[in-house]
Amino acid sequence: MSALPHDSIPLVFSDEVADALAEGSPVVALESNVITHGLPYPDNAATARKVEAAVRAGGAVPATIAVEGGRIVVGMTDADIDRFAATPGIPKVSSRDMPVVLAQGGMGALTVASSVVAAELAGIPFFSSAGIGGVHRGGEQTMDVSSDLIQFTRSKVAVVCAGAKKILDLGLTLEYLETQCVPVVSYRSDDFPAFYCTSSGFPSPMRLDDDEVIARSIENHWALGNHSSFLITTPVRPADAIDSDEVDAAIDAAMAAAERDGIRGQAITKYLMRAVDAATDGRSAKANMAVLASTAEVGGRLAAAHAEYRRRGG
Ligand code: PSU
Ligand code: MN
Repeated sequence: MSALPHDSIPLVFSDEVADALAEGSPVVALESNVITHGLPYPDNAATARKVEAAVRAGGAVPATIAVEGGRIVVGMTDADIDRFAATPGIPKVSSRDMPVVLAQGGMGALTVASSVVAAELAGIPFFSSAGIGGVHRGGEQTMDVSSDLIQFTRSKVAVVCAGAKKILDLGLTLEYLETQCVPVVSYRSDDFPAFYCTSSGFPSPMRLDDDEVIARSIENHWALGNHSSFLITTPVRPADAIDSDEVDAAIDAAMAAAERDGIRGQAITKYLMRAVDAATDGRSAKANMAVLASTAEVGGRLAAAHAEYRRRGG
């Protein structure tokens, strides 16, 4: 482990990640909130390891990121992952929570938003997760829009995902990204995917099939002066996917239950995901684990193509 100061925020890198970054080798940043809040114990620890293995299978080094002891940990060890997976009550830390949790020195699990903040500070241009946050259903009334989307307008990171979580309003999520000039490219697919469902029913704004063209597009986005993210989607494998109609019925029921139980704000994502898991006899959780890994493998592959593109000097 080595501690590298970034202004006054210490970043602690695993040796493997530090070496990869120093050599210009591909690294993919991964979130830790999916470990503490996305999946139940002990599937969460096993999945985090599978996701890391998938990044390696794609050809890159994984860097799972969390905060602890007032520092940003870039490249959690297996022991770190086990500890985070097994410790109840670790706070979900999005971008705005980061300064306070770092100041207090406790453990914090990073969402997509705070992970891309950390990735950029760490000099990691790629991040992968299955389902990004987005505009919640009814968001035009509640104004519940995930900080993930706002952070994409501020952090220079390529984000590989399987679209946005099915529990969201995916049409409004796409509108928001378009308005905010965040590119959304679907890799070898015509559709914008919906997390553990193959398609959201919305066509993708752009399709690209070639890894090098994706690498060049990302660099072009930044060369054009955009200090923002570049989204690349890859759908769940058909064998792992869940039927869209079945899951929609479960989501409708879960949303009604959430309203009745007065669940809103930060807690709604976890509540809805768990309710849908229960309604599908755990099949949605299984699909969630599968899509996290398959997305991470594509992330590793595209990060490798991007690192190679940079190495050649464009
Ligand atoms: N994807 C999952 N499970 C999750 C999340 C994403 O499969 O739990 C988390 C991510 O950490 C994402 C967060 O950043 O949900 C978004 O939460 P909110 O809608 O409260 O911003
Ligand atoms: Mn929210």
